[in-house]
Amino acid sequence: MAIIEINFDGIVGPTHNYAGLSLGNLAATANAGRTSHPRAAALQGIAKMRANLALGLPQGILPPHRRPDRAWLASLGTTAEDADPGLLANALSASPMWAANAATVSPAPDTADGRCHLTVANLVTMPHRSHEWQGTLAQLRLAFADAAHFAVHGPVPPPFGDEGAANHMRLAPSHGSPGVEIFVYGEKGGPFPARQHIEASRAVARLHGLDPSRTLFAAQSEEAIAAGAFHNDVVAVADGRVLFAHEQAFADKDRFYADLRRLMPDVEIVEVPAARVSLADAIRSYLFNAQLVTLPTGESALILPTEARDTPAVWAWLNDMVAGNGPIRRLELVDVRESMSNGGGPACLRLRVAADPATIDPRFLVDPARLDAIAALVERHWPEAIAPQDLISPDLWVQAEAARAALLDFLGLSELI
Ligand code: SUG
Repeated sequence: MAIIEINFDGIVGPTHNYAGLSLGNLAATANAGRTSHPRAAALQGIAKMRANLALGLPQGILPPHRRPDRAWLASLGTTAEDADPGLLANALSASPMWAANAATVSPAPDTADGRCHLTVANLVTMPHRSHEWQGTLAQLRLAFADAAHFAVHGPVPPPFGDEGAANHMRLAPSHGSPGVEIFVYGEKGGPFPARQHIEASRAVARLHGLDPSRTLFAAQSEEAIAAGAFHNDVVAVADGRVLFAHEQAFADKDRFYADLRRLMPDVEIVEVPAARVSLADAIRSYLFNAQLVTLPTGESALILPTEARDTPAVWAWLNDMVAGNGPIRRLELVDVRESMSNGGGPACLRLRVAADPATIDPRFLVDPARLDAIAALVERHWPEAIAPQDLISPDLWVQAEAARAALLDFLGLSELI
C-alpha cells in the first residue's frame, strides 16, 4: 500500500460573497460589503489545482455545500424568505471552500488501529461556519467509506471549538512513516476569539488513537491571534521534516521547539524573524498560508499566494531563503485573490490526507480532464458577481442551488443534493 499525500481542495461555491462574518479575520472584515466574483473565485481555485497536478501532486475535491442552508434556517424556526438579512448571510456563506477547516486528519502510520482517522471540525465559534459539519461529514463518509482503511468521526461536542487541520501539523520523514502530530490551540486573542480550544485538540488526539509520546500541544501566541492569525496556518505550516513558522507564532516557542527536537532530532525549523517580516506583513501576504509540499523529486516547495510577491519584505525574505542553503528549494505563485479577500489562502483551500488513493472514492479525485469539465460547469452556472443586495434575492438562491446540483450530477454525487 502506497501512502501519499492528496490535497482535497474545496470547490468555491456559487454564493461566495463578502458579508464580513468572521471577527478576527482582518481580510474578511476589511472587505465586507464588496462585490464578490464567485465564477472567477472558483476558476482561480481550479487553476491552483491544475498547477499542483502539473507539479506531480495528486489532487482531490470537496464540493460546495447546500446554500442557502435551508435546513439550518428551519432549525432556527425561519426560512430564507423570512430570515433577517444578517441570519440569511450566515446561511449563504460559501465558507466550506476552506477545506483546511473541514476536519483533522491523522494518517494510518500514526494511529493505534492502523487506520487513517478523520474528525470533522465543529467550527462552533463562528455562526456562519457552525453549520458546515453536517455537509462535510456527509462528504467524508462517502469519500473515506472504506472502513478497513479509514475511521470518520463526528464532531467534538460544543462548547469546545475545533477548526480542524488549520490548527494541526504533522512532521514525518515521509508521508507513509510514523510522524509527530502537533495540535496548536488558542487561549487568548486580544480582542479576537481563540477558535481552537485545547479540550477539542486533546479529544481529537484521543479519538484518533495517537501515541501520546509522539503528540504535542502548543499554544498560539496571543499577539499572533490579535494581529489576525485566527488559525495557526496563517503563521506556520509543516511538511516532511520542515516546520516553517513566524518567530511570534507560538506562546512558548523555546519549549515547543525543544520538545519537537527531542521527538524529531533531524527536524528543520525555518523561522522567519519579526525583524525581517512583521506579523502584519506575514498576515497581509499570507506567507505562511502557503502549501508546503514535497515534490515527486523529493524537493520541498512553497505554493504561495501572489500577495507574497507583492509584499516587499516578504518577497525579499523568500528570495534570500531560496538563494541560501535551506530545505525549501522552490517557490510557486498562485492567484487566489477572491478567496484571499475573505482571509483564505492556498493552504486554507485544501485538506491534506495521507493515504493510498486506491482506498478513496474516485468521485472525489480529479485529473486535468475532470478539472476542465468542472471549469466548464462553473463558467456556465456560477454567478459572475454578487453585490451585497443580491444576497436577499430568491433568484440568487435558485441559481446557486441549480449550479450545485449540476456539479454534483456531473461528479456522480447526486446523493449529496
Ligand atoms: O473562517 N473566512 C474564513 C477563512 C478561513 C481560512 N482558513 C484557514 N486559515 N485555514 C474564516 O474566517 C469569511 C466569510 C465571510 O465573512 O463571509 C470567512 O469565513
